[in-house]
Amino acid sequence: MTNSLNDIRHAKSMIFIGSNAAEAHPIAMQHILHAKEVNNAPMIVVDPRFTKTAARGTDHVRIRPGTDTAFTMGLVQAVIANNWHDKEFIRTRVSGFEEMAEVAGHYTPEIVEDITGVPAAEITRIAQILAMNRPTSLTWCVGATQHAIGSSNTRAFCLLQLALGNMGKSGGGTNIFRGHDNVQGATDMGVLPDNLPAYYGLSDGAWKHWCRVWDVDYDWMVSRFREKEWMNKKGFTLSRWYEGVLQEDKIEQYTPIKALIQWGCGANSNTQFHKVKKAFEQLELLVIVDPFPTMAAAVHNTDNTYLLAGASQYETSGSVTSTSRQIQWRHKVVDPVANTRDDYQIMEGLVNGLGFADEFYKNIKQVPEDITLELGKGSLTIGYNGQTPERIKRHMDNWHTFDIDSMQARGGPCDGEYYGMPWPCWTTKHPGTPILYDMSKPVMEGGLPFRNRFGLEKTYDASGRTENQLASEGIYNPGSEVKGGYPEFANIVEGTNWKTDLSLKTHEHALSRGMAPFGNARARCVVWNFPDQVPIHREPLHSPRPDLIEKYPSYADKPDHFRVYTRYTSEQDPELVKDFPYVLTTGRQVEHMGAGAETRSNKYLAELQPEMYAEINPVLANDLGVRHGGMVIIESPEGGKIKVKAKVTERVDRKTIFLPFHFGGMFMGENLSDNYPEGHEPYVIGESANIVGNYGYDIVTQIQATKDGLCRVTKA
Ligand SMILES: Nc1nc2c(c(=O)[nH]1)N[C@H]1C(S)=C(S)[C@@H](COP(=O)(O)OP(=O)(O)OC[C@H]3O[C@@H](n4cnc5c(=O)[nH]c(N)nc54)[C@H](O)[C@@H]3O)O[C@H]1N2
Ligand SMILES: Nc1nc2c(c(=O)[nH]1)N[C@H]1C(S)=C(S)[C@@H](COP(=O)(O)OP(=O)(O)OC[C@H]3O[C@@H](n4cnc5c(=O)[nH]c(N)nc54)[C@H](O)[C@@H]3O)O[C@H]1N2
Ligand SMILES: [Mo]
Repeated sequence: MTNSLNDIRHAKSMIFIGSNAAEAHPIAMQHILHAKEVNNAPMIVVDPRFTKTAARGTDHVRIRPGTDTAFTMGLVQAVIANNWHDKEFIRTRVSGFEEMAEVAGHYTPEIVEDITGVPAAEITRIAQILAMNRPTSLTWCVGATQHAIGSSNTRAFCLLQLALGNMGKSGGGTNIFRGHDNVQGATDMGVLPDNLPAYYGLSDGAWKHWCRVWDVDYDWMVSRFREKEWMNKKGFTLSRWYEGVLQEDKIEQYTPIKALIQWGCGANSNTQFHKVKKAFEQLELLVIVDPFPTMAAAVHNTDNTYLLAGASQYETSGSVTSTSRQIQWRHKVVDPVANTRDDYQIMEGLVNGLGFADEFYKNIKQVPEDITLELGKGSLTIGYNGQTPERIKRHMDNWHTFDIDSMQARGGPCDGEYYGMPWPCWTTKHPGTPILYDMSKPVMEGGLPFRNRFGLEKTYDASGRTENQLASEGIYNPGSEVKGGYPEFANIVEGTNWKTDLSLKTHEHALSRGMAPFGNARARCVVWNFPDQVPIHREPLHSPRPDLIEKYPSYADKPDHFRVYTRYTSEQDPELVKDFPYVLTTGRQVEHMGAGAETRSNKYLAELQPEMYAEINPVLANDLGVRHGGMVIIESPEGGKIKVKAKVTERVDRKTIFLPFHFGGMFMGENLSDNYPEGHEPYVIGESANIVGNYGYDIVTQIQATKDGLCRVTKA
């Protein structure tokens, strides 16, 4: 998220793509509605459903699920064709624009109408609204990411904002509303299968850097692995861990997965849930660390499972990072109740049991403060070193001194600092960076250029043209010694660079010259390390349009995608739609959270949303002979089958079925209530949407495609 929730208050227009903030981010809605009401900002909602957010918007664009790249490249095409692009911004701060524009040229309004179902005139009209009301705040969420081409969608959104010159501006930016309260923090801290903390990757250099931070011997670290090569290899993702057990798709690992710890995971959040169940049954050991017995505990009867009663967030303290990159301190409200332990205590037991407590806790004497300090010390890439526990707590204690519009403290002990010191916060003297890539301020006051990450020059495959990757002459933050682009800082301390110099001398050197440690470069439109260098439309694996599969096929299968063979074109069967004629999409309700173990166990929330259902259009319902409140059977191509109540509503179109994904406690007709420990069954149970969740994974991240499958619907 380049800007912040608060900064949306400054938008002159807003576009939400695959985001239903009214249900999933209700607090953010206050800032969104502020921009709409006070600035008179148009609010465009791009969603296959007429959501509660769309109901509050000025324009709803009903899009066919899985076609956001085509739609967005259509907007880019319309912006360029009508000469609405920001030529000066592109000339000075963007690279590869010509090559990108060439690809975007394919997405004329007529072609986009055919792919997305959005009328051609509507595409030009939306582009015009954005062009005439700058800056636009663009928000996306998981309605846009959970697709085989989800990573292309996200890049198309960035291209649109670059074309309009909306980056680095208050009221603009690319804003991704994150999930759980600390999802940004979890991602930053390396809960990813392809990265050590702070996006350092898995190279030897990355391991050596973190070993220095942790103060452990690199050779000792190497000795923990069976062979060194496994240190550099991406791990399994949560989306497909079960294949590590079942091996129905070939895995690239010397042994199947035998043991699993699910630590704060609801389990029925996984698509292909019937396979997940099978994998649970085959594991030698399954450990669940959670305040509630989740579906992982209830869905199978195998004697391999241990439930560790975890304490909740109210029973521990520590730092968390919000969607706006702000770091906050969570103070404990009560000690862990009812024979539970908090996550730190359970982790300590595990580390002791595995016998590496000395190394693990070398720098950690005081939990959790020392953990925040250690992570900050190593996370130089994203600037986590300025936010000490002391400073974070001071911000929490002085909430009232921060301004709601700018997030800056006015007077008081935090004077001039931005709330939560949004990263990068380069040093303990830095106020935090409220808006990424903002050239209007000095770096030491929260300004930032684009990062120099991909070399100094690039020759494009498509055109053969060579382009400088640094920002052009005259583009610099106020106070910068160099009055134009510059590369990242290296060798200020011999043999190190700004990412590895733990002494922070490199940071201090750059900042003292008014410059950013990571350089001043251009944003690139061509991403040469992605399968599609410029985003293009590719039909969902399970597509309702066989004619478009031929024109816009998916990728070649990927044999070792996070250790597991992943099917793309071989899964894309044009005949499938004959048996599974409806598009299946899923999402959230404001009343429930994730897989629902917590909220379905809360009687007040349970009362508000007591039952699983399927949204179905009145015309389709009538054609199928289904009444509002009657039962329907939904089947997936993979053999999942659920019977749920029909919610007959115009919210969805005639071809689309929507399922909320928060339900569990039933499995294909079987009531699992008796499988929960006594007295712990949730108030609400229901079939899980993910029993009928389709096969499909993003080509870069392997996130599961929860939003654009196919299904069959019949009257029960
Ligand atoms: N109350 C509540 N709040 C939550 C959560 C919760 O479970 N409950 N979960 C949190 C988490 S972990 C996350 S990640 C966020 C998610 O927040 P959101 O992404 O906003 O939530 P969803 O409802 O999953 O999806 C948003 C919208 O995407 C639409 N959509 C489906 N397919 C497509 C498509 O192909 N294109 C487009 N443009 N739209 C599509 C859906 O109809 C839906 O309205 O919410 C967070 N907030
Ligand atoms: N069909 C479909 N599937 C989806 C999605 C979708 O849109 N559609 N969205 C996906 C997304 S974006 C996400 S993020 C996932 C979410 O999937 P999950 O992460 O599985 O969902 P949650 O229910 O939020 O799981 C959190 C668990 O953590 C427990 N918990 C809460 N506090 C603590 C704590 O302090 N310590 C510990 N140890 N545990 C705690 C809760 O009781 C809960 O069981 O679902 C994904 N699955
Ligand atoms: Mo999420």
